[in-house]
Amino acid sequence: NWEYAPAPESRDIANLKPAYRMFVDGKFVEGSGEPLKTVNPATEEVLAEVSTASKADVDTAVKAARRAYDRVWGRMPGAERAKYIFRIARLVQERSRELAVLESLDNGKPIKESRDVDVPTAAAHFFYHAGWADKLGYAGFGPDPRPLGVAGQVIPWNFPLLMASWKIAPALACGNTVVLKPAETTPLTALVLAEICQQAELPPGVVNILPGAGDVGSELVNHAGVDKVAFTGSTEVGKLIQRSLAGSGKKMTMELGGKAANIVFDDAPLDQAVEGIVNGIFFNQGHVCCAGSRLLVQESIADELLEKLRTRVATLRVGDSLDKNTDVGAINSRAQLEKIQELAAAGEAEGAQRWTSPVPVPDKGFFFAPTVFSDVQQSMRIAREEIFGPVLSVLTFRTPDEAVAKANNTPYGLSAGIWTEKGSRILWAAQRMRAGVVWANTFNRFDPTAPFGGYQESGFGREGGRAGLEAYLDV
Ligand code: TXE
Repeated sequence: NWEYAPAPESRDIANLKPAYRMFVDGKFVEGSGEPLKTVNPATEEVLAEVSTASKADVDTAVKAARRAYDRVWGRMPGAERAKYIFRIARLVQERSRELAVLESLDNGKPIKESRDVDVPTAAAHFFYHAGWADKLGYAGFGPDPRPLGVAGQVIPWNFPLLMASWKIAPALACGNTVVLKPAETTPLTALVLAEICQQAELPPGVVNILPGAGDVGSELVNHAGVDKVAFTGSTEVGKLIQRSLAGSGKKMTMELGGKAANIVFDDAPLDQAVEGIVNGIFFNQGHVCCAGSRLLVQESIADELLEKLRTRVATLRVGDSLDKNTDVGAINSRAQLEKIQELAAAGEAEGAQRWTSPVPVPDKGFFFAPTVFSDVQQSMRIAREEIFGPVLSVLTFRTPDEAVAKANNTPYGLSAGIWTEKGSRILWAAQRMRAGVVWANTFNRFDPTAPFGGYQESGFGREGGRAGLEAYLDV
């Protein structure tokens, strides 16, 4: 019973609806929380009104997930589950254009990224995990690996559809049911994914989507009917959840912040490295937990590399997320923009050299021009704190040992990059790096077969690959 809005001119591909409701027990229903308005960060216009869950709605959704688990999904043979997950994967592909447009409108990311990265990678996650559903008993998890039950999942706003897929696909493949809370600023594509679950005739209650703010997330993870909690978000909230769940016996995985080093040695192919550095920090406006936000460059090539880098960064186009020529889109929210502005000001105040791309930036909307700080010291906030924006901090080193020591000088440990022609140096450095993923001569490559996750305050547990399944099985 959707009321379709009259198509907003020139932006009608997404079939934008005036109102989105939450998805519980196979149906779209009005939530009893205060409705939220989601905004297009590139225009500051309201996109849609979304109903949110109350405490009672969380309870209803968890109970629906439990019923679906006990009666249907937890008992279904893996080969049967696979059929549904394959269907979801194909429907994500069929509706990819709509999903890409909606993602760019709601999040602010450039359409070429949502079209070429977010949506196809989301589909790939469903395909990959569908393939696992009937093979779990033969994959070294023991003769009878069982699902955990009901998974309560909370996701952030930087990759709304992709994070929903990372969470839902392995949970379903292993036979768990799901209650997922998308981020308050980006709930729309998760609700289209709910429509896709309906279209795929997924049994009611297997997937439930509850929009809302942090209080809904908190209700969900603390609900006694939730057996497993999967969280992606800030380190701060991740710690809060860990504390509140201590002693509960719930299984947990946490994918939190990062401050990745991208190390360029003097023998690296510089033009290729420049492309990797740009992709590392300006992809998705730098709203990436594994962003290469600390560039460590060998002193002997620092000046040459910086000059090439600034020349390249100055060509990046900032603006409308739906323009196919846009390289850097809008910052997701005013709050995030203010955080980036504040940290950039701190960088200047602490004495780093600030360079801002001369590119024109729209007056309306939340935008931040690509920025590179050089002469950065390890003690500065811009070298230690996650900025989560298009801001690169450049530090130098002289020896490989110094490079690794600086790379590891962080409480985080999600990812790292190495640029060198020497294979032996890649292996030497990768072994010493405390980071869940180390990319060599590339950056920000994602694949459902590769386990992803962190060290230290970047969290624990892995998503993707065979290791990712362990988080959803009682082995
Ligand atoms: O994160 P939050 P925010 C970092 C990044 C960013 C900063 C703040 O540095 O600038 O965090 O972003 C839900 N119990 N990352 O404030 O609050 C919330 O509703 C349960 C890195 O947006 O952690 C949302 O769905 N849930 C990160 C989700 O948690 C709670 C991605 C993430 O929001 C909750 C995002 C609570 N008490 C931000 N409070 C990454 N690793 O990629 C909030 N939430």
